[in-house]
Amino acid sequence: MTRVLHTGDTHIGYQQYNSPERRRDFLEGFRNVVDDAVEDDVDAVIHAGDLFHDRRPSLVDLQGTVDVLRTLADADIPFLAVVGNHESKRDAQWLDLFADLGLATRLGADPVVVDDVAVYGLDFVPRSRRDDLEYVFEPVPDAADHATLVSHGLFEPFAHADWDTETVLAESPVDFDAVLLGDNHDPGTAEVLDTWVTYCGSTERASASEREDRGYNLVDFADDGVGISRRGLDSTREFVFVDVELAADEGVDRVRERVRQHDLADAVVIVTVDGEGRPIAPAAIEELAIDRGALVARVNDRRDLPDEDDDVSVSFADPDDAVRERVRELGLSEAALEIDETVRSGDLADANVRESVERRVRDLLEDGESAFEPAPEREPGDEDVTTVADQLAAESDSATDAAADGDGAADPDTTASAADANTDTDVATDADTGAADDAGDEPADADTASLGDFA
Ligand SMILES: [Mn+2]
Repeated sequence: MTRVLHTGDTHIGYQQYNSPERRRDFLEGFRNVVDDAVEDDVDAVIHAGDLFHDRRPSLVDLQGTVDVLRTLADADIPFLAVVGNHESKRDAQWLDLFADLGLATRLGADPVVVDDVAVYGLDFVPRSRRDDLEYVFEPVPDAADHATLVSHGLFEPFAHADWDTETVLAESPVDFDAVLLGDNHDPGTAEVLDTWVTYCGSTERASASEREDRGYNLVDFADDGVGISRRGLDSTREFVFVDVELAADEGVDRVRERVRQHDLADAVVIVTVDGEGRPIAPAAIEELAIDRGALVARVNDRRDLPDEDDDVSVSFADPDDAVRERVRELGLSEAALEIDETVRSGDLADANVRESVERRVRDLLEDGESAFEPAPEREPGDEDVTTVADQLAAESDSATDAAADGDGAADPDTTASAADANTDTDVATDADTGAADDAGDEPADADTASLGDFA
């Protein structure tokens, strides 16, 4: 029997919630999986992509990764991997460097034989390039009794799927016993055309939507078939999910009470508010959680609270949104729009703006220069031509109107909803990298990139 450990979506280098501790957690997750592999003396560790959270891991993350890979190499356990969407670079991949160092093998159309299993790989391929994709694999060597394909993407029949597994299996000349996948952070196993297809799930929660325990797969190739079992990781960062359904007469006190019922020490605390009730200021809840020892706290207010004064809140509640909307209408290049978005983003600490913009521009340049094409020509007389200055003037006019409205209640209310909006964006961005793991994230397509891709 041949036993391999199937892991993926490690996302090393992800500074989730802007927390250096979280960044270390993702590397530790990888270390813990590898330690288990060594203890169990598996025949290989197979990584299904997204070892790194982005294509430019820091030196510290790279050093940590090399250190973990060396542990495996010292134990004579091969590390076989494919490239995922998050880490994919234009030319050579990090994986190639690790291969040069003798610490990894990059899988492809030529099989790597582990005992009696031929292991093939297929890197993540953006949707736009899948129609022309030919599933060409070299024949299974005589020495192998089994064949398995390792890939990264959102495959049928799992949630958010956009890649047809039946097509892959039917068009491949090799008859695979199992397909070992990464990209969907939720683990799952299914049978397609008599082949086992399985996701191992991520090893740390890359988003608040990943509520289930994290883990990896152990895959046994035996004479009587393939066995897939799942093992949980008990070393992951504790996440405390506080879900509060507010009644009409309830507010922040009820949320506080529910938060106090949990042990929050060193945990990431996700408070989700639903139902009815009074508006709440997320900052007060987050402070309470931090006071009680939480590492990070986030409030996600899912209520659709009616505005008490629509006229005022539409013009005044979120001037950032209004400006953003109008800037889009200016016909700026893709690159300019993204930079504007980055500079304005409330999710990004001011200290990180310069680095983020620099990185984004570098990414865009790497992907070609189409994003920098100038805005379409327009005559100054065109009705839809406006300038940022016009917008700002218009904004300050309406703000003055609102202030002059004499409605004292408007101020605290709108302050609270602006804070809500920020928190919502934060959580939503995290969710984007979650279970679906950037379903539309194709590095080559500048128009599908979002702030979340490099946050
Ligand atoms: Mn991933």
